[in-house]
Amino acid sequence: MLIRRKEAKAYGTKQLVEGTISPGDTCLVIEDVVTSGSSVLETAEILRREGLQVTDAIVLVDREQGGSEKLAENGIRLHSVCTLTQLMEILHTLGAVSEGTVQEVKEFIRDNKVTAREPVPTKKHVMDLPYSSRALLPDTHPVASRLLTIMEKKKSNLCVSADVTCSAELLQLATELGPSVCMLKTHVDILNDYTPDVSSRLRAIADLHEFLLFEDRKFADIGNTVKQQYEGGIYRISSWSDVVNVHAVPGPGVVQGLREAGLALGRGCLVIAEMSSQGSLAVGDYTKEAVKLAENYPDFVFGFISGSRLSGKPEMLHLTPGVQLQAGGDHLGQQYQSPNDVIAKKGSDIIIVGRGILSATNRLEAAEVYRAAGWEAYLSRIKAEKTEP
Ligand code: 5BU
Repeated sequence: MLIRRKEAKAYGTKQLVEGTISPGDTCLVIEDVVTSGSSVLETAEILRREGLQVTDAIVLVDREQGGSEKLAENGIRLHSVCTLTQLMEILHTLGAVSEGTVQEVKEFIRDNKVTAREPVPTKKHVMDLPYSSRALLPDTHPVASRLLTIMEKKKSNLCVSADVTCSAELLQLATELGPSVCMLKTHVDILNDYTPDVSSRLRAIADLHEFLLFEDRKFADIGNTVKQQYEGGIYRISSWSDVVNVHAVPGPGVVQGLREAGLALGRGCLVIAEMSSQGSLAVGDYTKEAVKLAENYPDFVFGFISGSRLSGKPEMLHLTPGVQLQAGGDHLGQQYQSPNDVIAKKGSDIIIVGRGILSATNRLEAAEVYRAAGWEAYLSRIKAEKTEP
């Protein structure tokens, strides 16, 4: 146990930190309240100078004024017993404060995301936190956190869409392109020789090369049916796929059904809020409702399939299909955008590339070209945000 003093005492050890320090140890920072995160950060800096590792901090109340984002940016995950909003709601339930006071505090939180010392990121800037910082935000879903960590480690925001019809080719593709991707997207129902062995081998390759599996099943039925489609049949998708996706058209039941099966397995889900195909009906109010649906299930849904950034929450990931370096589309309505358009201009997080890579003579070389293009676009976005006035 160490105690950090605000100022060194004039007598005794004259140390800012009291207690026995063993360099290399990990130290948990405990504070009563966090506002901008500056105080926890100062403590962490002192401890780090002493050779200690600081990765987590616990506070009683998070006043929601940018502290968790600022700490995440500096490699510290913040855990709070409650937020100021939750505290106000508890006090209101107990009859200690009026509804009017609760609303006033909520407005104050919204309007005062600036501390006396320095401005904290606005919503736009919060969204443009590096992948590594978003991985550490307290409300980031564990699957998203793992994905963001892999992305940063492998410098890859590339998801390859492995649309092949032969299992041996799928496994070969996963092995060959594994080191270049953060995620591999499958359509297992187009394989003409699927056996359960294929998904277990795919799972092993994904674990070996550190990428996630995303079965692009696009569930779109009532909750009871999708739950069975997810768990059962010959594909038993929930047993091997980290991520699946849903259409929003059935309403919340589709997410609830999958969630019942996926939660205990630690799986995650994406809501299809927009599609890349010409004439898609997933636009306007439908897209807005899809975003709301996703944000209502943060313990299971961690993002969207969309053409651009739709949510201001930095915990939510955006994955975009319909990506090629070559402009255009196909004769069945697919429409392509470039990696730079998708990541740098539209603010999405992950490019999903199928035929751009699959139809190349050298698929690994093509995957590396897309990986580099996606990563460059991400770096330029982050840099542009930092240099903005
Ligand atoms: P392509 O070969 O890069 O065009 O393949 C795109 C993949 O993404 C393919 O598997 C589609 O099923 C998938 N996709 C898409 O293209 N557009 C969408 O809106 C959605 C999925 Br949702």
